[in-house]
Amino acid sequence: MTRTVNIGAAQLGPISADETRDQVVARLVDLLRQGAAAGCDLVVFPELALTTFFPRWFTEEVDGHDAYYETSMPGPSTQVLFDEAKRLGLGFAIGYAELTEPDDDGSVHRYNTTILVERDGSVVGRYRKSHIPGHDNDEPWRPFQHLERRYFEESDEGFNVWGAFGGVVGMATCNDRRWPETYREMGLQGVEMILIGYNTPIHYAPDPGQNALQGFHNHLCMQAGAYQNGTWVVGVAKGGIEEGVESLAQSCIIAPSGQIVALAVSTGDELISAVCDLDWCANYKDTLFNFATYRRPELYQRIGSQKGVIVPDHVSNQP
Ligand code: CDV
Repeated sequence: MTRTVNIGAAQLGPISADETRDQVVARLVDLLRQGAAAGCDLVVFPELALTTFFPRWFTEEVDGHDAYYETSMPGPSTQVLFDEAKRLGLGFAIGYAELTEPDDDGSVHRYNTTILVERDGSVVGRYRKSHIPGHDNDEPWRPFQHLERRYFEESDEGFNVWGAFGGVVGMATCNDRRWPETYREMGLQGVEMILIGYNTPIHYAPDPGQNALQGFHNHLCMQAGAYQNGTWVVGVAKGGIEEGVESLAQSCIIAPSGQIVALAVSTGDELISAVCDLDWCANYKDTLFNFATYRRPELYQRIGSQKGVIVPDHVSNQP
């Protein structure tokens, strides 16, 4: 018997700074209903799906922006999303800004977080972003700021996987998708579906030469990650022009073969979906990318790795 999961990628268009949480959640609920109508088991929302991308604005006092963060999930505004998903019988993944409870010493932490919610409304997994891009201080030379490093801490929880939706599920967030270790860490744990939300401005201030390649790089890294680890990858954007900043859309669902099987065509709110056969993963995990048989990290690291130089045996064995 094949294992299939009908996955929806719920792309969002821009969220303006004056849009209320309730207004945003109403958009998410509408996308959930579209997902249910398409027969989805799981709907994936983007990174920071409840607010505008607030790290584009500098502030001296980060805690002055705590209204952008969630202190609990579900919370007062998001309970309706959990309730509607449970009523519709589907699960979801959603990215948001997390503000933790104070530690014993009174300190709080801010993470760029994604949670996975099962069909019964229970939170089964939480991922906090590892690769935090951008900068941590005002850089007025940029046309807009990317202050994620001011607003969020790097997570030290790593990349985990969870048994859910009949398979092995992992999560990553935006910039994480550009790093091969993101996929490999989960690939080594047998991942079959990686859920990734992103906010990717088209303009990359440190090297605008990359602007025209944003769409190419987006698909390049996720397709490679899917293929090289024999896993489904779901990439979901918040796209369009938000507060004057244009972000990439092109949400997609990628098969373990690396092929895109569903692709968003707009830059606004749009639900795409695909019936994902999880058994397809084994075609790659048990053949070309059979890690146990073919992968040899102990050989790659044996010589010269401290210098960052891999010295072939025939060279290092010279007297
Ligand atoms: N939200 C992100 O992580 N954005 C980065 C941009 C800043 C490069 C990305 O990798 O898409």
